[in-house]
Amino acid sequence: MITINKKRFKEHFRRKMNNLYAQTLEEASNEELFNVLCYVIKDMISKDWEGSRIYQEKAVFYFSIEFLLGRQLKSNLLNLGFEDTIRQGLNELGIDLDEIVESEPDPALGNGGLGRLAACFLDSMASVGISGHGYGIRYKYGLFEQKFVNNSQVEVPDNWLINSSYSWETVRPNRALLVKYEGKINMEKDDEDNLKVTHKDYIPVMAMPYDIPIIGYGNECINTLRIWKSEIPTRDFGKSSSYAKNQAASYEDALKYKYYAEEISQTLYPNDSNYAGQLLRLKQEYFFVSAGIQDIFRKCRRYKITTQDLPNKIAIHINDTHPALCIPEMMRILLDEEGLSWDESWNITIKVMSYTNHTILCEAMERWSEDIMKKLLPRMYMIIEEINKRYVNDLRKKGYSEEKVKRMAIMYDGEIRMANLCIVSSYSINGVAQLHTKLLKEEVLNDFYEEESYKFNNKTNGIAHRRWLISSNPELANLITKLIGNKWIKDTSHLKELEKFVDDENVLNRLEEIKFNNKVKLANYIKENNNITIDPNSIFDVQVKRLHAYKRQLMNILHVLCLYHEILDNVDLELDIQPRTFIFGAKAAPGYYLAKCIIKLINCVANLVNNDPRVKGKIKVVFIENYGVSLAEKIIPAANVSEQISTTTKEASGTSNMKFMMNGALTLATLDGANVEIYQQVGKENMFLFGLSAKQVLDYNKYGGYSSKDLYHSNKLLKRVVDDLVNGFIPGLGKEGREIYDALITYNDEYFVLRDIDEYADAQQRISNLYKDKIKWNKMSLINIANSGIFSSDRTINEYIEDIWFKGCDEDVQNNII
Ligand code: GPQ
Repeated sequence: MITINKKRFKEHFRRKMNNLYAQTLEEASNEELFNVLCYVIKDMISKDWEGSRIYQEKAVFYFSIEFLLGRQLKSNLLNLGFEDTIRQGLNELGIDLDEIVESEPDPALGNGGLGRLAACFLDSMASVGISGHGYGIRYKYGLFEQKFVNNSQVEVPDNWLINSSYSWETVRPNRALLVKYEGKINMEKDDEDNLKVTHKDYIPVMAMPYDIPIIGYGNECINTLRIWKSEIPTRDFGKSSSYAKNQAASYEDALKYKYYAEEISQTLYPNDSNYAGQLLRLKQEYFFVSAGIQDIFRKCRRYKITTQDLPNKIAIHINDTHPALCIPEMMRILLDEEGLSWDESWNITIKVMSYTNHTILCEAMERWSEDIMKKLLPRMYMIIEEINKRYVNDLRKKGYSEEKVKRMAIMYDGEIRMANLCIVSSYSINGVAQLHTKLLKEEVLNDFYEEESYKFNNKTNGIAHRRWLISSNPELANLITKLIGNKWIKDTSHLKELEKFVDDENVLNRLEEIKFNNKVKLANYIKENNNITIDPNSIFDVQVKRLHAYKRQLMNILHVLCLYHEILDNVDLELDIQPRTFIFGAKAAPGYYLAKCIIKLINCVANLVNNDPRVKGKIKVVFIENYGVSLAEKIIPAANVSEQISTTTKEASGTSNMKFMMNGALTLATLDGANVEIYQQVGKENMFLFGLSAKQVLDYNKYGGYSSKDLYHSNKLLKRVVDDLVNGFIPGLGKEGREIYDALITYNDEYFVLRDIDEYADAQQRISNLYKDKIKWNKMSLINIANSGIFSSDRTINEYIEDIWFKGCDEDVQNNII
């Protein structure tokens, strides 16, 4: 166990400052203090980190093109149990820990839910004590920084590696690997009639590993997130002829080559749940996959794990289809480097790979053109083609119709369907919430489900409760511990014991007080950053997530417009409206025009409403710029209402819904994604449900019957707000209003905003009424916290371990291997 001693810590800290910067503590900036603290902690954990690299049992490798880590300092201190000692020690040195915490860069190597889930999973794998490691990309620029200029989103590059380095990481040049692009594949029989595959004239790119320690809670387990940076190969790799050829080129060509290599890990694609289909993206996908799989084989060789034993010793998890090339890359190494036969290689690969699907949205499904794949990754192409050939043959043998074979094929119509590749080649396929998994089984992947139902399972998402409750809402965490002891920190099912206090007025008042304090803190932040004054006594109604039509921020803001009209219509009556602050935070993908129009709309409505004296502060709208992990940690603990209002069936799970619930917000939701599980936990009486059911949405989509125009013409109030989009009522809103109007009316409102908005408004009214009854509200809040334990990612990870990674390949899968 790593221990800490205040006196030694202070000495260590001074010495490190001197080592690194040759200066006194007084001279140091907050950034330098952060770097020093980071290195001191890394010194303290280095022995355990080294120890954790030796795999005693099965090791899990989690491949994800995004890891949205957020700041690490507080979470690491919490997991190590060092926070109090270090805070005091620093205090005695005249340093404020909280200021250092705020100067840590926030690595935004992810877009939203998918990347943040990967980060929560790393925390939980270490905390439950398994050897579970991440592989990803060390993007030089993470998700862009968002600024508002004239109410519109402007993207600024996220230069998080200001000094080209990040203090938590350790670069390991000795473990760099080569990734090969383009070129030709040569197949020759050797003297013993074995097929020898060689890759000629390829473009080599070096993958340089950077390791970030992932510290488990209260144990000695320190796992690794290894992220790769792309570079031109160093001299050590010069033996390869391709390398020599690239280097021998003209100066201009050499520059081009440098650009080719470095471009790969330059920027994170800012698309969330959307397939971009760019060549560079495919390069990125192969880059970290090839480096990671080679790295795993190198480790296995070092630990003398035989290829036959691989399925017992390692599990590889494919986080959505972006790392799908793990499959052919593993096949390549087994076939071409280990010299195994196709059947032997396939048998091993399928027993190692598991896959998570994160969406049913068509536009997110990755489909690579065969031509691009053939040119960029010729060996991958050949292997995928062979997997497809065997699979399709197998289907035909079973007598399936050509229609069905077409639907299930991996390659069809010049495209490679990455989800199909994952399904065919993994032993486990999971969705991320009950409804999502049901839709996969019964709708989207039904053909595959009928074929191999035993592969399908659900793993409802979870969140790292240490970060999202203990670290970001310490007052609430302390209250919980005071009431029920600290067992819940390791096992969140104990949170249930809080229900004992549901009638305890002291506890309920304290809960309210904590929420109020968090709201004051957020109000101060908003005053400082947005120069808007908000009232902490108002209801904080929050929708923070990526901007997407399906998430329906539009419905939220149209409802605000309805309220605004109501206030204006009754301006003489002094409506008894519960004051409300509508808080938004959302980035739009730079190329997603409709999403950007909605941002502009929200900002324009905010200006209109906030500056109209007739509103008398009854409603306020705040759009917080640059939403990300660090802001989420400030916003979520301050929320009263959690807006989870996606069109039913569209949000695979959602994870902020869980964070809000755990922090005592009440959920306003459709029965979509994991809102269903929240409902199962607290019942409809402890949340605010509205909207179309999954069946209704599916039926509309299948059989039609929805006309937004009819609704628009038959509902006066609705017509009024929709017309506001185009009649100049909202100052500053120009052609964006028309774009939104068209989406709603001309294109028949794909996401049923107008269909659901009345019920949504009713639910909002219920919220407004209930908030007046503080005791009732606080009771509901307590019930939500008490029943949120199931949403810890420790629970999710334990399920992955038990049902997937450590259980391994099902007998059925083995029997059915093609
Ligand atoms: N999700 Cl496919 C993303 O954040 N990005 C993606 O590219 C895809 C899915 C989300 C999904 O929309 C949420 O409903 C989930 O909660 C989240 O993944 C984690 O599973």
